[in-house]
Amino acid sequence: MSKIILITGGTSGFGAATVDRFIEGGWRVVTTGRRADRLQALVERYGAERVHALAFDMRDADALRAALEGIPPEFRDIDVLVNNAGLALGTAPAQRASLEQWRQMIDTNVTALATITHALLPRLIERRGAIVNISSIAGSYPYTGGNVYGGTKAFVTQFSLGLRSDLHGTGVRVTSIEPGLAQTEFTLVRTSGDATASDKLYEGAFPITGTDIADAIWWVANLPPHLNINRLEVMPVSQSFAGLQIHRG
Ligand code: NDP
Ligand code: 8X3
Repeated sequence: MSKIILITGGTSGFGAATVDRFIEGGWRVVTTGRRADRLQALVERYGAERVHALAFDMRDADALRAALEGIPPEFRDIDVLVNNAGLALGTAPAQRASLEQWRQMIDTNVTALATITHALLPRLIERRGAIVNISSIAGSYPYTGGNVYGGTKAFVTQFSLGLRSDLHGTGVRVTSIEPGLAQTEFTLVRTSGDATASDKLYEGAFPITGTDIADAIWWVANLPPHLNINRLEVMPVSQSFAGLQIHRG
């Protein structure tokens, strides 16, 4: 019987590419997102026996629980959980940022990620499965306007390491993948739909693609069972580190 992966946020970007990668690799996929039309298109493309789609908002804990409870028996034995659904909202410095946007990032990137992980842990332990959390370089390297987004990703990285420790001896593997600049719908979402800003950011930068990260997840999930990749930081060659800032006067 083929293995089963649950990928949150399968409607675009890294998540959509990961759905394609694992289907091509012969796995069965459970995936989630709010955009039901895109989920339906995945089911139509790959067939209901290979993809099971769950349309709900990750921030709604009751909807999340109901969706997981409604997974049909043939998709229940989840081997790998990819916590990918997430977002950044805004680029303003903290003193000008929107509290509503901060809360949405925390509710999605932190609370929902922890909630689905908590719900699936017993099943993952039973199956000696794996958890792949999509963090970000923003969790390690602060930048102006990164404030709460960076904070949520620092949580994702540290939570991954903590899970590794707690799951010691269970055989469950945990990985934090920490990408840098990647061309997805991320910047469109961050800028509330500013396609010009999004195109400008990626122009000429040869950014990471969804397929690059899908391939990394495929590699991590298919390693021999005695190996665990704890953290995987990935940047495009075009991106590197800049210095600290000094204000005078
Ligand atoms: P996209 O915007 O292309 O994809 C985000 C996915 O998350 C979509 O499928 C979206 O589905 C889902 N999602 C967001 N909010 C919710 C919600 N409330 N409920 C359910 N699903 C939700 O961006 P990426 O592919 O780039 O982002 C994927 C992950 O990668 C995120 O965690 C992001 O922080 C991280 N990341 C991105 C980087 C980049 O530069 N692109 C770099 C490092 C990390 P829908 O809208 O249908 O609900
Ligand atoms: C996305 C990468 O550098 O835009 O997590 O924050 S960055």
